[in-house]
Amino acid sequence: MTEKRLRLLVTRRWPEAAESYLAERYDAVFNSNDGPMTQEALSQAFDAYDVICPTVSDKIDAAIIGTAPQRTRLLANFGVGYDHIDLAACKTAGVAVTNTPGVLTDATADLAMTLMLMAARRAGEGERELRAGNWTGWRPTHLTGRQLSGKVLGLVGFGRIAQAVAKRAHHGFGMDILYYSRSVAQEAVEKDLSAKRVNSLEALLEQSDVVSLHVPGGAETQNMIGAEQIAAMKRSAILINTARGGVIDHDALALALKSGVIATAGLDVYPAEPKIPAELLEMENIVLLPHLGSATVETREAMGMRAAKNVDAFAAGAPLPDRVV
Ligand code: 8YV
Repeated sequence: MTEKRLRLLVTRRWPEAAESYLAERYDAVFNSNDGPMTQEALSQAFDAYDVICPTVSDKIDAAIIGTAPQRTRLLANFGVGYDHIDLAACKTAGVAVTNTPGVLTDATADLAMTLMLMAARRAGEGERELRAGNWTGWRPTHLTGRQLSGKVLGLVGFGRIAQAVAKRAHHGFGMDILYYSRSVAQEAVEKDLSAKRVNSLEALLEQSDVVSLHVPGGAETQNMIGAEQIAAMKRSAILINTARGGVIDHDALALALKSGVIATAGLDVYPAEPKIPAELLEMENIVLLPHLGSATVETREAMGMRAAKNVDAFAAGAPLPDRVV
């Protein structure tokens, strides 16, 4: 049995319960220093491990995957998004890919609300002022933001996470929900959220007070929100991104925030993480978080266990529960 145990690489530290689970069952190697893997190390790993469990910080491109069969047959991704993996190359090379859907929906929706509230209520600005010792005391006109209740929330994409955001925003904050998505949501979902589908992205942008992005990353959505789209938004609008950094043209965003084309933004994701576009770092009217969407103890453990269950299925020769390719 020991001889036949799958050799498995976990590219970053995982919550202890998930690491222990894998260590008990597989010949598992963990990245104990928790640094990002180099392209060279990832490339070597394809020859050395049956299964690799990557995260968003691993760029698994065609050069790494190759065309000739290598030892790695499964990428059990820790995370729901997989735009860091070249799926077409995986398909050609016969490498299966799984993800962890469902278990990070609430955590990510909570974070979208966090950004929305922080941006609307100028929480980052206030904290920076206070910590710098610049707060001179209460006054009626101090750091006045905008309230969310009664405002229109426009969701770009209407999958699990967007619907969870809509639920919080509508039932918790009294917001009206619009969405733009290729597919029409179930009638019961639309009814519960009083959500209305609009026919074009432009219409959504024009009518929304807050726009929150919930589309997958990748070529299809690259720079989906550029100068033209931002210009279609209200001058008082708030733009929220918990999806993928590439969805927004950040040069256009910086320019728009500087010149008052829109009021403010809240970002959790960036095109070349962990690099942050320098201009944004200097601006007051933007909230910047370090990709915390799924960062709760409960969710990260659930993500690890979900990835582990996919490894179990692979080891047993069973259908992979969360197969992407
Ligand atoms: C994850 C995410 O933490 O799951 C996703 O797609 O964006 C994050 O919340 C990250 O991707 C882990 O790989």
